[in-house]
Amino acid sequence: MVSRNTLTAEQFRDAILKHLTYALGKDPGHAQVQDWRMALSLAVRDQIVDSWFAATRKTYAEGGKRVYYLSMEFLIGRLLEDGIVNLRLVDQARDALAGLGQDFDTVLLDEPDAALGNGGLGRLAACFLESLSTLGCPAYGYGLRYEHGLFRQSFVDGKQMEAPETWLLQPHAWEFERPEARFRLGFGGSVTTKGKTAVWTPDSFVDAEAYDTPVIGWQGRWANTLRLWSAKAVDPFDLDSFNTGDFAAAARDEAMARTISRVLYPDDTTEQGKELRLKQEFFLTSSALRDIMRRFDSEYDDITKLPAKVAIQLNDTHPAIAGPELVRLLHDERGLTFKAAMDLAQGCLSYTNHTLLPEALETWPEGLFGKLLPRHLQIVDQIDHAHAKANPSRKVSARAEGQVKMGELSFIMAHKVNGVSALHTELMKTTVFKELHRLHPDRILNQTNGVTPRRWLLSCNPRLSSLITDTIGEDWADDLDQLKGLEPHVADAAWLDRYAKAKLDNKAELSNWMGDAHGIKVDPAMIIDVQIKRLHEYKRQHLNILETIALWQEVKANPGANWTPRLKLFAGKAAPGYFFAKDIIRLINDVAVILNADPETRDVLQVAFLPNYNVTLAERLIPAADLSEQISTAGKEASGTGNMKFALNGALTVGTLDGANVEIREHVGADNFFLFGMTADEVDARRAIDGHAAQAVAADPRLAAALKAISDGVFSPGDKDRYANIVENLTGPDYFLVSSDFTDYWRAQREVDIAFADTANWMRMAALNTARSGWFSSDRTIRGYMADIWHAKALRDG
Ligand code: 26Q
Repeated sequence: MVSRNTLTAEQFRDAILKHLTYALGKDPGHAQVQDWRMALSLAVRDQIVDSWFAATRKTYAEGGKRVYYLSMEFLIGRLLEDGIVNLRLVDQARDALAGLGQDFDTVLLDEPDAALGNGGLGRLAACFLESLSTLGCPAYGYGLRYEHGLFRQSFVDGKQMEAPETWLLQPHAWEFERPEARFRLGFGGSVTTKGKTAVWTPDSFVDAEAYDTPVIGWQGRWANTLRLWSAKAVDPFDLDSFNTGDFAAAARDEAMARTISRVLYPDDTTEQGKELRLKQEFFLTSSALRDIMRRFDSEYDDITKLPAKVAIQLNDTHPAIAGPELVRLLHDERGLTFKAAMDLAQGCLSYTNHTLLPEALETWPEGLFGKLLPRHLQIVDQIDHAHAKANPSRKVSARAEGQVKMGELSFIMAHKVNGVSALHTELMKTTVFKELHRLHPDRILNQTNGVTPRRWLLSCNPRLSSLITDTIGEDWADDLDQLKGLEPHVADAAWLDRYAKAKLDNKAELSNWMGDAHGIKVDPAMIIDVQIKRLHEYKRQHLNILETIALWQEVKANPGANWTPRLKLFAGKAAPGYFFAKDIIRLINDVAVILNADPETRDVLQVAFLPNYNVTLAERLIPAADLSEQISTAGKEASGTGNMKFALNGALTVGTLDGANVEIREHVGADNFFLFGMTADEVDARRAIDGHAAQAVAADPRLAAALKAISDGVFSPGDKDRYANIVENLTGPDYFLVSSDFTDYWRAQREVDIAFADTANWMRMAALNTARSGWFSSDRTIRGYMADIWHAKALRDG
């Protein structure tokens, strides 16, 4: 793609050399790849700073409304390539490095992957920030600067091992430390009253210090800020203890304070009631709100303008303490009436729900909550009281049964509450928020998720991107609906060959990388069938491996049949305490060992579980995939966003009617999507049948034989009982209906085999997936939030 950036390769080379020499103090003759990467990053960062300042100045000059996205997770991955692509400096950067004797791709690969999130929710936050900048909407992301992101995963004998993630061992090239942006936060203590005012006297304190990373949008026309907070001790060092020789005590405060931002909780559902987690949530939220108020005060002296100038989005309930904290700041600290404080807070706040799973809905024991945040517990009661007064028929409150319920609290304190796909939003109305929806029928709305096409097509899939640009011009990257313009070309055999070649080349590249990095050699002609996501029973990786086992048995029984060769690829992490999910990983690894060594079948069926799934690995796998596995139990996956990335990159989906799969199928067309399984309603009905799993097993000999192979120890020789848990579950309670959906899943997969064998038609379907996925751009999603929730305007001109 031709660059519009005016910087020449020579100027770029000089800038890299200057940074290497004067900022990093390295002699080019002795510089390592890491030094070149830092120097390149600083040179690229220089190109961002001017538009970053310009964006801030423009927002002040125009009195623009700012969007504040509060999230415990920002799964940003690597930033260097993203920055270079958005600034359209790819060619110059490559040439500049070549002129310095360095290889561009090697330098890019050196960057650590910032894994500051668990999965979908964190990656969504990262895509949203990028789209906010692309659209030129003034915005800040507020999060935590975890020293350790999501753990690194490896396998020993097929079992998941966890090691700390250490992205900050080297300096982070993109951030600016802001020692002047520092707040002191209190925890614990007591509440007294002075006249009519409550006075909270905390008994411990910690400082929050800001680190800013600019977030560059498409073509560098606008940049917003990701502000991450790091916890620092109020007194870094106790000199008295040191002088008495108690060195441990001297450093204790510092260590205690720092634990708050030390590590990301690695559980994305069930980790509940952990005091440190609540501290993290308050730490993020209170620092953000105080920063927001400071910025507001610097511009306005009329507090009633707050909702007109400030929109605060809560990314799930994790920052839900924002409701009580904002009320506290306005009522206790600024003397507004409680009612006025609550109305202003509600005018600013809105809340996104990402899950209906009961075990994932956040609640806190009131004892713990009150011990850490005594004033906030009182305010929660006052909020409930005010809500009850305004809604006398209500049956819902944020504090009930000894718990503070963060979902109810968020709903009550928000002016809008959104779900993340059409189906999910409807289910919110009839399940978790049924009662609140009845009281506030205008509050819930849908904003179907999206993904940024700059990272998830332009940057990760250069082959397909250049075909698209050759075909429809270069304006699609920030106007993804233009992909529709590919549709007429799908009937052109020569064009389709080019599309097929891009896919095949991507597959060959993946195959080479798998060979080099993991010693797994695959034939690029195989179906590359990919399931990459967190391990969860509801996501049903075990359904996939059961079908794999059944297929293996079928191939062994009919070795001469005309099988369509297939590679089943898995990647994903299990929460360290989620033993069932860890068993599923081990089973897949065990199955891979047996199948890949079987000379009768290995040419037509292979299995691999790649370790340490992260954004970087997703960027490698998605462009090479033929088949996208989106096979959750209907009603359980709120949206999914991987499903969108696959469709955009021309993988066909085998999937249930769940989350955004429903909308993907509507957009790409039912003929270009392999549907199977029960609907959300059928799931509920099926679960009510006594013995549903045993019945399903009895009715399908393939399923029965696959389960039997597992319990016979075929995949765990000498350790037959290794997977007793899984087998007992799938023949007994089987809450996620793996057994009941197996037969239809098998059918859909055999349709895939047949369809793939007709290469031209498969490629036509793949190309239609690309052409019809433009709607899933996060630019469309963000426009929806701006119009329906934030009432915010873009300020970028041109
Ligand atoms: C909560 C309390 C304590 C510790 C951790 C957590 C926690 C952390 C992360 C709870 C949930 C998460 C992450 C949830 C998540 O990623 N949900 C996914 O969000 C995506 C974006 O909307 C959807 O596409 C997925 O369907 C949904 O599963």
